[in-house]
Amino acid sequence: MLNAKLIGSALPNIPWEERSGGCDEVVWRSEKNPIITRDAVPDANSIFNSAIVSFKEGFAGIFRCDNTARDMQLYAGKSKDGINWEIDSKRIQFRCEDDEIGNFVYGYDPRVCWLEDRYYITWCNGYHGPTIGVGYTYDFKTFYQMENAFLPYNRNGVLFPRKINGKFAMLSRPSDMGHTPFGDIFYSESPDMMHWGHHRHVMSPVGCGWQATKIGAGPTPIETSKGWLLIYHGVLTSCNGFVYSFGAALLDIEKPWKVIYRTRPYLLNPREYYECVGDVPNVAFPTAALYDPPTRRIAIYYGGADTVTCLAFTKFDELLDFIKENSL
Ligand code: BMA
Repeated sequence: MLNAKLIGSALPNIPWEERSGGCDEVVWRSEKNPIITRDAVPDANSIFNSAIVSFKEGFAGIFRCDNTARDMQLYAGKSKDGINWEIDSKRIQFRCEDDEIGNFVYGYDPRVCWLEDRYYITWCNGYHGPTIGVGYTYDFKTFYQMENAFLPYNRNGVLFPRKINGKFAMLSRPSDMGHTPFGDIFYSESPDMMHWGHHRHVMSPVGCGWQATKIGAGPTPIETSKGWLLIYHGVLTSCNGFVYSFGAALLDIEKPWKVIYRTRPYLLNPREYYECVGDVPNVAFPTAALYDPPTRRIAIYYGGADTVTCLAFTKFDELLDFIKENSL
């Protein structure tokens, strides 16, 4: 066992279900899946790939909601238990000093990260193609938009939850205008959350299996005494199209572009009905994780088939051992 310290505040109230009898997988699904369906917002076509954080006594979330006109936008919501959600019926309208940036065409696949004094939001932002939008909120009522982090085309911008070597740090995945048949994860730094540089390569797709076509960072990386625990998605190109699964890696704490371990097998792949059938079949897309250091429990939120939001669970020590023992 790696005996790693899990760094962060205690969150004894995160969603949790023990493995059901007979399950021996390192990551297991909630019996309540899908926990969020389109019914949660009146004119929603689908609610998926959404980000959850602890907020006050409960939880808050930023949701990817595609409406019945198929606009892709971000919605805010609150929950007492992380499972039952009240999502605003109207999309988030960010306050932005510059309309050129503020009037973005679409927003999707948000991530949320508590960093220093506020909740930062990153998302795939439509500005002459997909790029990384950045905003923040203190209360999940008023939202502020900052400069886009990068030039188009880029997706899966995921902030680290603290400065590294005195700089803000973000993972991202340069891409193209379309469905991107390639993609590596890169690391970038910023002194002010506006100007990004010091770009470093983190990892590439690998092999001919679940992570062969492209990869992208998932939830905010989790700090441990042995490195950053990164859950990430990987894509296989099958004769029926893309298949999105997820795995995990451990990244160096001071130089997160150095990969210590990385799973050869996936942790979870589309298998259940709600992952295999929906607007885009065969997608399990992780975007958030809650964890409780004292109990070593981790709850992972992921999108199912680009239609619904799902929950899975793992135990920190078992996951870390699995990553080490099954590393590439
Ligand atoms: C990616 C993004 C995700 C989506 C996935 C599968 O490019 O658009 O939002 O879940 O494709 O369709």
